[in-house]
Amino acid sequence: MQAYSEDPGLQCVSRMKLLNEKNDRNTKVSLSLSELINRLHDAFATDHVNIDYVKDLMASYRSNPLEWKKYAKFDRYRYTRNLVDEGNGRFNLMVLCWGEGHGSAIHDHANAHCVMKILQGELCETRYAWPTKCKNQTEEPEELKELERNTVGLNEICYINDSLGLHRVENPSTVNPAVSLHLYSPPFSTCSVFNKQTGQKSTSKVTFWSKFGEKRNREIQDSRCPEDN
Ligand code: CSS
Ligand code: FE2
Repeated sequence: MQAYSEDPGLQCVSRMKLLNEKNDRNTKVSLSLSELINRLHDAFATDHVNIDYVKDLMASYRSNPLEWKKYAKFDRYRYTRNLVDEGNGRFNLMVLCWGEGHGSAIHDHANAHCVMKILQGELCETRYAWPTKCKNQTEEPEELKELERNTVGLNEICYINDSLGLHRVENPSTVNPAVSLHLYSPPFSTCSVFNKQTGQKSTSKVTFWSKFGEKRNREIQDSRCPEDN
């Protein structure tokens, strides 16, 4: 396998492949969802978090719909965020449900680690560079520069933090829903969303459609505005 390439796009594909091939080799270590959550609690019990270990844990979980279906609550119009575990305040673990064609805005991750794992279907991730700062008001706004596109398949993981850029995540399928498991550490309740054409940034609240398998009341669900991420 070619591990390096002059083309940054190809380099990235190789990095994703390596990450997920490791997952294939680890398939013998199969954790249940509650074992995964227990191990995540252990991993975050110390002051220094080993994020590579957290990625390995997330990669080693083999999706079992019987274990996560109680959290998988869909909305007809947009993707939903369903809280699974609050990680003693150190991380948030959530199930995201993506209907056909649903996608996020282009967003950052509020200085947090983000590990995303596919539980059903597949998701397409498009990464962008941070907008370049306008030195003065007269400068033309610039379109966000696309860095790479990745398709993340069943049981595969994808990792991002703000130093790696911004991204948009979408369910590319017009016929199949998708479900993903996300870990954010530290937890955050707002992040920034970006206009692709101008790079303009705005703050967006992130809310939960359900918590611990229970739907929240309609008012909370409706408090999310369409641009919210
Ligand atoms: N960051 C988005 C999902 S893509 S990682 C969210 O939490 O809503
Ligand atoms: Fe994200």
